[in-house]
Amino acid sequence: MMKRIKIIVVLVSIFIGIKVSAQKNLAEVSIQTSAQCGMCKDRIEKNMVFEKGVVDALLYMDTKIVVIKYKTNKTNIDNLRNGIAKLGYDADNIPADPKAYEKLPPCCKKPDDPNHVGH
Ligand SMILES: [Cu+2]
Repeated sequence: MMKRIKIIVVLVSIFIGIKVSAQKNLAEVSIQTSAQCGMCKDRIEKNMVFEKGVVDALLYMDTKIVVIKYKTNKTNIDNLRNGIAKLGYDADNIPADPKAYEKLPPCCKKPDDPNHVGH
């Protein structure tokens, strides 16, 4: 009987250990983007959750900051910034990929761009 309890205790502590180490690898970062509208928000959030190591992405329209939860053992902040730049948006110090930016609809272009329409 005691032996069985010991086995259960060992199994439970292994399980808790796995959970704790999984959480240790989780981090959150805020990245300033050049998003303009709700379409940009959707585009960035939906594409970023498919990036390697990304758990969650939420863009705040008032600040244009995207908060990304990610696994530190799978990716890093620069990968995340590059992922956003690849979509056509500035990400902190990383400028938007020009080809991807070109393909954005007029409402998603930067306000100082002559091709920008709306808002
Ligand atoms: Cu947009």
